[in-house]
Amino acid sequence: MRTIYNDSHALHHGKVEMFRGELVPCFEVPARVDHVLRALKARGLGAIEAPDAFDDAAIARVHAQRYLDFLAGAWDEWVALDPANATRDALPSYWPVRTFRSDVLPASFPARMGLFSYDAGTPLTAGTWTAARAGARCALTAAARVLQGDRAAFALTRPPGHHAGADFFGGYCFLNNAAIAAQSLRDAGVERVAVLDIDYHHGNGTQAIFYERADVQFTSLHGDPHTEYPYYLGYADERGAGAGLGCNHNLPLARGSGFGLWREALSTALRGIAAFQPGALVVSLGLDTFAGDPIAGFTLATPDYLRIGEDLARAGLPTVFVFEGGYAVAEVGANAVNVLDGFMQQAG
Ligand code: SP5
Ligand code: ZN
Repeated sequence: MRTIYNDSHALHHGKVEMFRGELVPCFEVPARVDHVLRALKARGLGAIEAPDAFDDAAIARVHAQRYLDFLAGAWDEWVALDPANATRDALPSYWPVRTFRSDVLPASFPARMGLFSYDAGTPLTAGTWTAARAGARCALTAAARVLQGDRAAFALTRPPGHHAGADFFGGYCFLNNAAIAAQSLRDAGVERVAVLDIDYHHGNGTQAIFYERADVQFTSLHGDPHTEYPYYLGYADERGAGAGLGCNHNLPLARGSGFGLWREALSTALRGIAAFQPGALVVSLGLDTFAGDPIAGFTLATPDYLRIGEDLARAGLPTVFVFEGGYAVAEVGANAVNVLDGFMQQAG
């Protein structure tokens, strides 16, 4: 399996995130991807290639233009507020929740930062836009390789993407790489695309982007939002709306769930995907389901990820893997590569 990778991911390097009244060191760090890259090379899993050139039109198929304009200029505006900001991450302080307006674009940068975000755990840094854009290009390139006939391809990117909506960032995510890949497959003529999100956290951004659409099915296995981030979305009764009614499937599991329960849910998810008869599958590959993850609550073990890869391959679909969460830095490489290795061994 080919991996699409670019080292500009490291230009996004947050220092701190807000957690219970304190600024704590970021969990989402460049070393995560370094470990996956090292594990891929050690396992000899396939070529590691740079992304193709894409203009921003493919990104704008998913994200609102005023949001992209905000991201592109955000760091310069942050530093313009106060030159000392050059040494600090940008974090939002104000949000337009219920009863506020979101149609008016405020002139104030902090006001716009809150308009386009939903948490204070997602620092924006000098290189965030460059890194996120390069990551989206990796996802687009992986989708292109699958269109060109590869059975599967892996976009090794960060920052992650599945919490980012059409016009908001949060959950360490700025551009929704999985959604951008799925939309590019649609635009290339694949009639129905399935997105399967196996990150520990519900993929609220991806769900929201496709919620009213019948051409992209979204299925997510995740920690129950009654107790787990992102809390405000990811319940089983969210089935899609309008033309998309019936095309959204959430499979929340209690915190503490192990691989037995998780794999049963995966089997349910794969039955729903088969019934949709998609022409391609995009997997949001989060590894924060691992027992040793510092911010999540399932108890999967490293060998379980081989079984996941095998189960995914049995779906028999051209598959684009997009890297998402996974914060047990020392183990994230082995866990990610086990999924890809299991997939390729089963795919034969
Ligand atoms: C892509 C992805 O996995 N995003 C996850 C974002 C989660 N943000 C909230 C993290 C809360 C941190 N909790 C720290 C617990 C320390 N014991
Ligand atoms: Zn996650």
